[in-house]
Amino acid sequence: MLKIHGTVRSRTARTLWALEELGVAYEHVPTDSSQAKSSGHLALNPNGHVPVLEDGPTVLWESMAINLYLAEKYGRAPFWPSLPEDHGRCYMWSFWAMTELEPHLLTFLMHRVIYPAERRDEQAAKQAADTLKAPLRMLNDHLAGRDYLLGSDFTVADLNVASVLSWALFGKLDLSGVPAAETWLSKCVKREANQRVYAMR
Ligand SMILES: N[C@@H](CCC(=O)N[C@@H](CS)C(=O)NCC(=O)O)C(=O)O
Repeated sequence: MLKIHGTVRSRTARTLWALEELGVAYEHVPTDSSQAKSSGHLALNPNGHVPVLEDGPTVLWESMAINLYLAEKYGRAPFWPSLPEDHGRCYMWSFWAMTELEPHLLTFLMHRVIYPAERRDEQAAKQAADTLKAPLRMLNDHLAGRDYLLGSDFTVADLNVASVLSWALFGKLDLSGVPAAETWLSKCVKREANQRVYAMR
């Protein structure tokens, strides 16, 4: 059986969402992030991070890589589309979320919500929010007149981007200036599969 390591209160939530969408049987080992540097976990992921997926002898780390692998191996269209061109679009949006959104969202979240008050730097939070404006505008323009990133169906691209952007909701980042992106995000995170993951928290 597939085994996923990592607490739901980490990026593991993304991989749990993918597993729930796919409906495959899996075992969840809720390794806390504080245990990610233990020798047992380092043997699985020498980076000392969660999530880690074990699929028989195959061990994978990096949340987006895990989700794209799961979608390709266990998914079918439309979640994992049929055409190579659409696979390219799934990679494109996933890498975009990781490089253009995630670092700035993380800075925003740390300085608005996660760090204790005395460690928070409002200037860093504000700068991160400013940097996010351009990619969010691009996302908003892309989604205007579309239901989902690739067109009319929810795919792994939506899951990956929405799972990253959902940090904006935890951090209460104002998305009212990008209404198409805000509506799309709300529709994605409300999916039953993701609600089952939220219920694990
Ligand atoms: N790029 C990696 C990041 C993994 C990562 O940083 N995970 C955090 C939890 S969200 C972690 O394991 N932190 C524990 C540590 O670094 O010691 C991914 O997307 O999987």
